[in-house]
Amino acid sequence: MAKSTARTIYVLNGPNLNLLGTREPHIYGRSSLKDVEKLCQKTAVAQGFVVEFRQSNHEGLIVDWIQEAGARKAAGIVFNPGGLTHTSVACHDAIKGINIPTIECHISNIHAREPWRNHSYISFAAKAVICGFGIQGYALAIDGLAALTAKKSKR
Ligand code: CA2
Repeated sequence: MAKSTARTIYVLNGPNLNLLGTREPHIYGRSSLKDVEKLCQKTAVAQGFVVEFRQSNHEGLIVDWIQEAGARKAAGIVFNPGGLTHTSVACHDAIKGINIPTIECHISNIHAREPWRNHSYISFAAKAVICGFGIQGYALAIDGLAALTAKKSKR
């Protein structure tokens, strides 16, 4: 049996997000993925959570991590799927296959960009979507998950 991690939030990042801060600063800002990780850790600790922060360029590995978060009964997932947002039925199905909330998070406003970025396979399965707040969106997503969890435990 997978070990329960009720106070853990998985923060999963998809393809090319390891390059954050190296190019296209007008779209993604100047912070690195390490900076995003530090922000997530700080925000989660303030809410009494711990963060499992990961990035991969490989779709199948991300599907494995979504299933892992579900099996370990994590508090939720903050997911920036990168380019997989616009292509991945597999990530959509993985999120549908677990019983914990997933918050889709984008640094840029995908609705104000190229038309093919306006569509997300992930949004159909996500509990909520945040985009356009820069890396601060990750902190907003963690605070949102904390609020959702608090509401649930009061019921
Ligand atoms: O705005 C976001 O967070 C995105 O998920 C980022 C993805 C993009 O494909 C989505 O449409 C929106 C791209 C991640 C790649 O990021 C880079 C950052 C700097 C340099 C190169 C790639």
